[in-house]
Amino acid sequence: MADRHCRPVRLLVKEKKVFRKLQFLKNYFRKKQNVQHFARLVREPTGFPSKSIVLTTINAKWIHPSLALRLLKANLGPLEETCEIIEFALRQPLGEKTGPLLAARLRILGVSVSIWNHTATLELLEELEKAWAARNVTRPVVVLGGPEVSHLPPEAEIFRFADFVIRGEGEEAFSALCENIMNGAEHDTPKFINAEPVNLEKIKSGYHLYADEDLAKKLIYVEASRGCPFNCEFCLSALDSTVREFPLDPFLAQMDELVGRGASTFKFLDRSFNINIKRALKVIEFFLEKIKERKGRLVVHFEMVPSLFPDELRGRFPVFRRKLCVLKSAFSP
Ligand code: B12
Ligand code: SF4
Repeated sequence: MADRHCRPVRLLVKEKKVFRKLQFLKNYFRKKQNVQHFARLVREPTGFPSKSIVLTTINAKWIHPSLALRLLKANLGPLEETCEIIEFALRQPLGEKTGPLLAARLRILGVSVSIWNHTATLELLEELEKAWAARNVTRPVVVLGGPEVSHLPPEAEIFRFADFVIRGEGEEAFSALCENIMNGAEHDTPKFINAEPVNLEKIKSGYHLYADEDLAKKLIYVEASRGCPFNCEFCLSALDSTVREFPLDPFLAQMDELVGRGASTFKFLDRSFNINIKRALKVIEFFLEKIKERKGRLVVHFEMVPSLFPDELRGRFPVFRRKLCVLKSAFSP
């Protein structure tokens, strides 16, 4: 008789203890205002298919390779080996994009989002989520980054599909996050991570990750500096008030290697390439020499500040003139 009464009482005590533990956990995560985020991240500890990282994006066209993905991969440290870059072009049908991503046995999917691929990325992520659920496979951790998601409000629809969003320059923040994820230590990381601008003297360049086919057939994006000192209202680059420069000698050595490997069309991503005239002249002299060596079969594109054209710079342009393209918006900074 006594036993029949004791069992439920013992259970009740046990339940109360469990309940208190749960209550404690709930309050802890409430305090961090992270309950939903945490729920998405809880996974089977041993259920990961592999340790691989895929970095992907949808480029505006096939001829525009993404420098961002190459920089992110190059700066992954020991995880670089486990990372693959898979690029698409806007006009490819959705199935061509989901196919390789579903075939990859990935643990982290990093997606670069820009204005031209926002809608297409949303479609892609929606389709991938459906496919992962239907196949009953462990979905990878989805990390978004890029200029478009760096400034959207947290309620933006695209963030429904993200576990983490890195806002700003990703080279160091993405590497740190991947390391945490691989070590199972990401649970305390907030969903939105504000990355500080990186030290351009410290990060690794990603130019070696341009494949021979890229060099032969695509535009080769390079950057000698980041940021813009002007404040045009409509432009994202106006948010950085300073210009930071990559160290010049290593940069020119990297350009030399790219020319040597057969790159024929260079596009400088610098917002105001000629803001530092001395440096600009050195880069121009370097490419003039290469153009001579290649008997003119080399195209180099810069975006220039039209008001900063002293004679010594103008004097170097007769050869370049026909290829000079001035950013429209830069006329009235
Ligand atoms: C090359 C380029 C293009 C190319 C496309 C390139 C491609 N891959 O397809 C072309 C010429 C087609 C283009 C067109 C346009 N572009 Co554009 N373009 C650029 C440019 C000059 C370089 C982009 C780049 O490679 N930067 C270098 C990399 C290293 O920087 P990043 O991409 O920002 O990447 C860093 C971070 O964002 C982050 N990150 C990026 N991806 C990821 C991914 C993950 C997972 C993580 C963690 C982090 C991360 O880490 C990276 C390293 O620090 C930028 C300006 C600039 N200098 O950045 C404008 C820029 C991206 N373009 C812009 C705009 C507005 C346009 C146009 C709309 C212009 C127009 N009015 O027509 C069109 C859109 C065309 C379309 N079809 O809709 C804006 C973007 C605004 C936005 N919200 O995305 C920018 C920022 C210019 C500006 N200052 O306003 N563009
Ligand atoms: S000068 Fe060009 S890059 Fe700089 S803020 Fe204005 S439009 Fe943007």
